[in-house]
Amino acid sequence: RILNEKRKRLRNLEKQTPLSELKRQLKDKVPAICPEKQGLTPNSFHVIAEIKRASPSQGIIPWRLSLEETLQAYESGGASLISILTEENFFFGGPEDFQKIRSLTSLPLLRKDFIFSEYQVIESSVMGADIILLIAGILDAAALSNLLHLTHELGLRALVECRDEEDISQALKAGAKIIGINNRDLRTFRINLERTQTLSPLIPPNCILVSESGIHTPEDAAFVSKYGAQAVLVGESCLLSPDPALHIRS
Ligand code: IGP
Repeated sequence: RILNEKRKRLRNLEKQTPLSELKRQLKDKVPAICPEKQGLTPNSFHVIAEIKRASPSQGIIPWRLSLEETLQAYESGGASLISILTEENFFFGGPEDFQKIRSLTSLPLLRKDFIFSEYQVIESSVMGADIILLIAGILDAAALSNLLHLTHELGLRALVECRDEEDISQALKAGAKIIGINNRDLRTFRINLERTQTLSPLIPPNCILVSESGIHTPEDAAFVSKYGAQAVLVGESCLLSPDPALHIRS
């Protein structure tokens, strides 16, 4: 359902701003190519802190702080990267959120959406994303590889999200360098941190491993770190914490 809605929106968007116009905008844009600026350096443990307004598993997420305060807390807590949900119908995000956050922080930004077309990759770059999410489970091998190449060509990086062995093998074949293991089953919404434990041996040492979803406590982060995660992607527990800076630091 999410994908169908996304396809509809995309058809409208392409009518408003055709690909040729988007490519023109891309030329005017200053490239953000420096990899250090894209957040995830090897050899240290990173927190990717997420901004999301709602999710299919949670409904509306009752934020404790305003957007401005949340971003400030993410920065002072030492987040390496901010993840922003831009999907409209199920996560209540949008490009406006992205632009606003871009103007409020100099941290690198991950655009999180359901990306399946070149148009969306170029759009992400024009929007000012440093990293984009590519979900292996919704792309066939050829599409993943094409989108990943385009991403790299534009000077961006991609977090390639995987849920099982097959996804990981597809991601590695496509040339993914940053692999996310999603601990949440997207059909049942159940969290199982052991997914990171089971799948991490399949990730080669030259890749960065990000453990995504369901990280609520320092113990959760320590658990996935023990199994080789170099970063955690944390949404809900940051947004629901009365003190997100402290939460990230711990
Ligand atoms: C964050 P959590 O449980 O900390 O809020 O999860 C993030 O991993 C989750 O939002 C997510 C997601 C996705 C959202 C992971 N993969 C793909 C939308 C699409």
